[in-house]
Amino acid sequence: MENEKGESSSTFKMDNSAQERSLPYVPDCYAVPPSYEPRDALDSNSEIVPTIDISRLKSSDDERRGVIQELSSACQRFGFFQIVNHGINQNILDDALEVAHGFFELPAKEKKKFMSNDVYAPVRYTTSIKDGLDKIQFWRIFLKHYAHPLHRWIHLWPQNPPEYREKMGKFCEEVRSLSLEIMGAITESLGLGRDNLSSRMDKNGMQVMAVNCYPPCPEPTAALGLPPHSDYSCITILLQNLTGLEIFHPSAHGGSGRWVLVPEVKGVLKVHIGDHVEVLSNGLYKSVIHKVTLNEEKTRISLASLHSLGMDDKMSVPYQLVNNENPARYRESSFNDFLDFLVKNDISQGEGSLTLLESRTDRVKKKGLIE
Ligand SMILES: O=C(O)CCC(=O)C(=O)O
Repeated sequence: MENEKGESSSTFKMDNSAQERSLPYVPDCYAVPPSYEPRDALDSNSEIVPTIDISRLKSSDDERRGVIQELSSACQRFGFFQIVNHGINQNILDDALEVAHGFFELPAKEKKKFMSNDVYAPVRYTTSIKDGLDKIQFWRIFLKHYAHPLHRWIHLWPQNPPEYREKMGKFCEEVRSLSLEIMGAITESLGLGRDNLSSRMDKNGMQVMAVNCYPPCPEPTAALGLPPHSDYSCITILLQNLTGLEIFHPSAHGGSGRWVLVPEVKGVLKVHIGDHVEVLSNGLYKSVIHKVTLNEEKTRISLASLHSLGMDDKMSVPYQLVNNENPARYRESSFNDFLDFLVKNDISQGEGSLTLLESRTDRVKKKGLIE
């Protein structure tokens, strides 16, 4: 076989990607341009990542107020926090990671049944972001499926491994209840009340489960698992088996910002603030910019559960947060608007902008969130 190092990304379409074939080198089209990471120093002090004991939301009013303050501060400073005592049994977390890993271990023929580049498909298996279409490739394989309401989608999910539907389904249901509880706390922290969005999210809200696999990479610093991006959700709840997730802490080091490696502690879940909570808060809370780095030896699995309003339900800045001094800074948009954006743009290049971290305003503008 000829060395494909210098080939373009179209050589590495799904089913033929370097990461699926365990190539012993990283082809050039996976190389991360230096402009991706204008401030690439990594802060090894992971202790600064906020951790919240979420069980206190169910305690006395005083305790609840305390948690809501912690949450508000984390959303403003990081757009990210970790949660402990969330109430999801460790077996459910372990089982979900196990069936996810089992799916990626299946022969290619079995996984191919779900292969699709159609971002609107309710179940799709693919590699990188848009295979063969984006200029830059990423060392990732993933299965994405809708998960709420479960009875509407579960029959479309993989039947192999045989326990996939049952175990992943259980995890999705538990994580969804948790997302409603956290969203209630977020709207309360913004002075909008606990039930501000709950009926909209409960009735027809979307839950999209991104089941990610990052195989060992022979040159882990030569590629990325995922480029810097923020999620087009209200919140994303993430479970990982290994470290690899890095979040951008914009106000660190006197405002120059730093990447922070999120530590892995068994049983801890991570919560990303997504673009739609940024809109909901009129910019007070910032969606977290994050990326995934690779390792040479182990397969990393992550389950990212994205929670949003309904497919066509528009998120807008609430009137309670707008006045003459503080006008609405975002225009309304839906999850479907984001899918349309994804089709039209090459987000392998930092959501259409190589200056992603230099100008937050440009980034949200490119996503159509502001004029
Ligand atoms: O794997 C991770 O830690 C992050 C996953 C992620 O950002 C995504 O699926 O959009």
